[in-house]
Amino acid sequence: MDKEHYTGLIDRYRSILPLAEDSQAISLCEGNTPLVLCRNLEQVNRKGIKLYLKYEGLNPTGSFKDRGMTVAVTQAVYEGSRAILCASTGNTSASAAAYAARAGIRAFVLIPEGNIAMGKLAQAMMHGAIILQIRGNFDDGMRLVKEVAEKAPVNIVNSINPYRLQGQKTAAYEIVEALGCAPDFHCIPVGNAGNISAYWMGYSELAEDVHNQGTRAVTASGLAARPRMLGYQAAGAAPFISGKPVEKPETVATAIRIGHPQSWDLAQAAVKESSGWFNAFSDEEILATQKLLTANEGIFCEPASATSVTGALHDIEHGKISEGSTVVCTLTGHGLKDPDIAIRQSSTELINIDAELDSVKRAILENL
Ligand code: AN7
Repeated sequence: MDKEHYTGLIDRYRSILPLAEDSQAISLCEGNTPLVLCRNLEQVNRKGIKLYLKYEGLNPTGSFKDRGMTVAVTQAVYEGSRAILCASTGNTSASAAAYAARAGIRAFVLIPEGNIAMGKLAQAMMHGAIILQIRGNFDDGMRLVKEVAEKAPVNIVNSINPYRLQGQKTAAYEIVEALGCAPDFHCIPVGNAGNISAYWMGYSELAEDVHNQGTRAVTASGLAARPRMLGYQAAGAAPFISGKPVEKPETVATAIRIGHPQSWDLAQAAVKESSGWFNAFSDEEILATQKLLTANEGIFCEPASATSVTGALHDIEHGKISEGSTVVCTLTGHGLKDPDIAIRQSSTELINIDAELDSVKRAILENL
């Protein structure tokens, strides 16, 4: 096979991952996702800002979770584990199910009844996970997973598993490689708070690295530049805004319908150390941004992912993100994950016509 052929992020980044040399990578060629520069957002162009989208929806199961899952499942198999377990708002369950299938082990997933997007459920079902639908929310599931894992011979693959964050940090490496340096701001949706923590770990390792090698511009702190981390939440599920857990989180962005984030301290530290901030937005604003990206940039992400761009646009408009900045927004999951929400909120009408040439012509002429 061609030497340049990309074979997944463990092959690409093994030297910065805490895996044993003789561990066999369980991979679906995840990672290496596009960094797409927005072209058509006037409110961004006007301010001389470069806004990039890290399109994580193009991972094998359609979300960033694959980055963490390849490393967590590789390690679980290396340790001789026969089963993995997670609680999930959907994407983790889809990813766990796929990597378990690849590894030939069992995946058990706890999902909140009635609050998981159809695409994600379809994936977990098709990959053969054992699906436990609980009468409760994600936070209930997370608590149960932690309790049961103490007694059962299974590996938790939620982001409290440190191998998950290790894998997810590679997205920061890809961004710095693509841009040649860190962006000024990194915008990211925050649910369980693992991903913002993982990016900060990646950016921080890179900054240390550059410092040690003395190859790039070094700041007054003695480190190469790192971005300011901006964590964005849905208003109905915003514990980082209220400063305490939210008991009954509610949002249309079911992926981030989380009230008790597990990586609370790490996320707080990422925002504090980077001089960043948290902000939260209504479901209406989030859905409007999802549509904006889809219609104007040709990029379809799921509602939770649109939260990062909602925040970026808001903070650009209000001058909190300065003119001329380079900004990266992570689009965490693909829009096809949640077709129901997309179709329900789209105002596009289906035009019903007879199957004949004249009708097609007329419809085209009327809508040119
Ligand atoms: C599309 O699948 O927690 O802050 O169980 O699916 O690292 O939790 C999903 C989270 C953002 C939030 N965007 O990331 C799960 C789950 C999408 C997501 C997040 C999730 P974290």
